[in-house]
Amino acid sequence: MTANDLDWWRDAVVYQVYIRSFADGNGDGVGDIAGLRGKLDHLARLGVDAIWINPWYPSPLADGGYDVADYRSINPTFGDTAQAEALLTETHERGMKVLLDIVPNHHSDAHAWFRAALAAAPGSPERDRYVFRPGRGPDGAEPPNNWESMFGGPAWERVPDGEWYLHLFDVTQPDVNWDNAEVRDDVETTLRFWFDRGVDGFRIDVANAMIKQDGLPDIVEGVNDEQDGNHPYLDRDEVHEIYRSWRRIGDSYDPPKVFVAEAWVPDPERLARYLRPDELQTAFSFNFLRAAWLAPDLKDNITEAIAENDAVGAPATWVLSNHDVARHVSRLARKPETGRGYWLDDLLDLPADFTLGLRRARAATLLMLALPGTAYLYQGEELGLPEAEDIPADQLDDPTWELSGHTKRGRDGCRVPLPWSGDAPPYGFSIDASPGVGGPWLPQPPEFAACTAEKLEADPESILHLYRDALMIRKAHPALGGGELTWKDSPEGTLAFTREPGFTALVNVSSTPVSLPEDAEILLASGPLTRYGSVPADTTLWLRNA
Ligand code: TEU
Repeated sequence: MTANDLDWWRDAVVYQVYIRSFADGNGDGVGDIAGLRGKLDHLARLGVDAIWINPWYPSPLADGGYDVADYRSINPTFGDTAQAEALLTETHERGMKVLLDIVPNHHSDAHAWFRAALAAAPGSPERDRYVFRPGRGPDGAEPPNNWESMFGGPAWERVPDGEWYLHLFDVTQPDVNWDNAEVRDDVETTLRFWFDRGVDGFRIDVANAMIKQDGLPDIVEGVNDEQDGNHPYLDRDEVHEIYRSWRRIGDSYDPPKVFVAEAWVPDPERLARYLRPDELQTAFSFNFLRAAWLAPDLKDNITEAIAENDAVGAPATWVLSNHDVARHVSRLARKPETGRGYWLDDLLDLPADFTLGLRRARAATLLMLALPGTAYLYQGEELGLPEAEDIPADQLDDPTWELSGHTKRGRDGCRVPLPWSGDAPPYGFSIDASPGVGGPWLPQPPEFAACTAEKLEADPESILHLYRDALMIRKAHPALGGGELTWKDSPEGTLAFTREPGFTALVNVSSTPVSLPEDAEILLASGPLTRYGSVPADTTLWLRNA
């Protein structure tokens, strides 16, 4: 194995498979391993280096599988262990790696340990695996502190004997206690379990939330509510020791296993601490996702992420969409300041132009794929899918809807089953619909008819072909992937940078055309040029330097 093979993660393009919505192989309306196996050639043709599969473990699916009941098995809704092993083999045979998702901050309340904790008495070893506390106020009827669930409402739930347990997410997702040795050992056993079966790495869910401050103090606005090391549960310095230990486990394999942290830590310097040489290899640079579609914002966020990661020798990890945020076509369909919000609920009141959104999405993709580092694609972005914005309320599944008291629709709009073919739902999502099964688990909007893989395949100008062309060039071009970027002067509202040898990216983020640099030879354009040969608004060009 060459050094380059060992470092595959430094410039990999990873495709996120939200398995529940990717492809349904058994016709029950829910995506599964069989469906994914049937579509591996789509991914290989796309040209990605790896896939990341969202949690596929046994789970009541109260939070889309981030409520794990058993970490070392497969949810029967998605398949079984034999199918998982076949998937690993078949993905590897196509030259792609496989990352899974580890959820170390909380379990499902259906986990055997949580059931045991409920059955056991306060103060028992069973309860010590979670964060149980007496309440405050008369009769302990008030929650132990003022922390709130990320989905809305208090982060505490009372059990019949009067104790409360902590859940930073849904009430069905009790936080585990990282001061408990059994908890630490159990996650390490899980990592080894999947590594031993050939899994190449893990995405780490809420990687910045596991350690809670002793005494679980209240959050005081303006005092300890920022991720600066003083927040009682976000980005505490003690979390890094966990990753040092995981890195040792990953490095004990040949080739070493890799990690990507999902840590919404806004300060890029603090985020880069997760990437020190004895910690994790990569962490999503979410500030890029959050940036407004404005040249200075994009440039600043890119520059900062690269600089902070360089300082610890780690690549930046770019991503435009995932299963938690509104699809970027729909974010970019709003005015440029959509950086202000990335959830559908932040966008609903803004007028949208989806043709513009798609044009910008194509430009944003060529920007992202020209940057040094690694990039993550979210399933369906290669089809240009918009967010499904009007799923009927009674079909919403994200716990956000209930916990916000029906004020926030949440994240279902980006989790709708993919359209593969045909002109009507389920658009080829279910290979064969089982008799009596009503269709995809979330309804597909009519706009999906124009976005099926089959239709886009037939149109050489489609976004699907743009992704394929970009990934092919990225793989072949010596300047792309890992390396450095040099910013060049460019007209206001545009970004220009070079990569050596011989590559320039020009991104026109403004709303007016700019002239094409002289002698430029176009390798790839995110959209057509104007009749006069200038670069239209919201267009990215990949150029060969003269
Ligand atoms: O998300 C972590 C998380 O905190 C996100 O809700 C994030 O804060 C938000 O999307 C952007 O600010 C992870 C998973 O990706 C998500 O699907 C789970 O619901 C959550 O953890 C709980 O496991």
